[in-house]
Amino acid sequence: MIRPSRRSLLTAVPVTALAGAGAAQTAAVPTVMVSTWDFGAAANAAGLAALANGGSALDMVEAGGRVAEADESNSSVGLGGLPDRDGRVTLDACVMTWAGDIGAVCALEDVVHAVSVARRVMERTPHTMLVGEGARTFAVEQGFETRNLLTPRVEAAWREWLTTATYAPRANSENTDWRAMPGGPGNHDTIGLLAIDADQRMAGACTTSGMAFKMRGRVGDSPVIGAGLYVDDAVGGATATGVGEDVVRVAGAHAVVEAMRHGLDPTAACRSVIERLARLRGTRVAASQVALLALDKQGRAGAFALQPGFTFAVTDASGQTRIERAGALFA
Ligand code: SD4
Repeated sequence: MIRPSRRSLLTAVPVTALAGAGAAQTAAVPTVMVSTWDFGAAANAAGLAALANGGSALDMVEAGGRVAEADESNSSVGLGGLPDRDGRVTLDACVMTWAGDIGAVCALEDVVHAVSVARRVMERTPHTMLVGEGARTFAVEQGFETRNLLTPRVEAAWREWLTTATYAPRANSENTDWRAMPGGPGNHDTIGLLAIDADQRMAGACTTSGMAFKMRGRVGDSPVIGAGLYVDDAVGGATATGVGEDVVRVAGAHAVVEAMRHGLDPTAACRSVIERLARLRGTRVAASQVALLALDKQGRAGAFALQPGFTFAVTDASGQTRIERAGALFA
């Protein structure tokens, strides 16, 4: 296994660059952090800063998730996330560590940093998942501030949606929807993050406001350990984005980790699960987007999606960050 030294990690100077197309397979310098979509670059920068401050892999993915959650222009995570069809912003998030510790919240309202509440569930309760009002009450008890997450921009988008009230998730809306949104720019997606710290421990996080205009009470894959996120410190980790209903059907993230356990590299492992989903669902996923992203313990990153257009941020041990474009089944 290639092991980045603590020194190389701590002296890293993040540089963001755009990389060309093709499924990513990290070369000489091992990857220390990956996250979904273009804005993963900003999340990874926060993760690397946490690492430089002596943080763990859990600190890295939490820091990255919080960047996305606090970004009001990002309409699918945290503050400013698109609401359900009743106009309520409800957040789902989870974390998982190298030790198999897990925490999750579903349908959390009024609290920006769902990823941190998920971590608190893991650290301060005898449980692994809290939902709805119980999750909110717990967050308030833990000192998290409450505020209205429905910003004027997404409220306007919701009111516009009400004029048709058609629920039709669109592939890769994460990277494009903002152009059509009142007040754009800056829509991205659910963020899934995986990181390896200086002690070679891996952790992951996933945080989202879920599918825009979902039914009230709907929960997708993102807070479900094994679907939206899975980490096995002996093998690697995986995370998912896209139509959560389809990710759950194949226990997406866990399936990717098991494929890596059986010898596939991260890209091939993601591809095998996407192919399994396509075999299972046939034409029913022909227009859906599901994307899987993985990082193994050798520091190799890879991804694969149903549809072209999925991008992810890869940060290596030297601090270099690049945006990669995943291969796709229906390319
Ligand atoms: C969900 N997987 O709630 C999330 C949403 C998402 O691209 O990732 N959208 O189903």
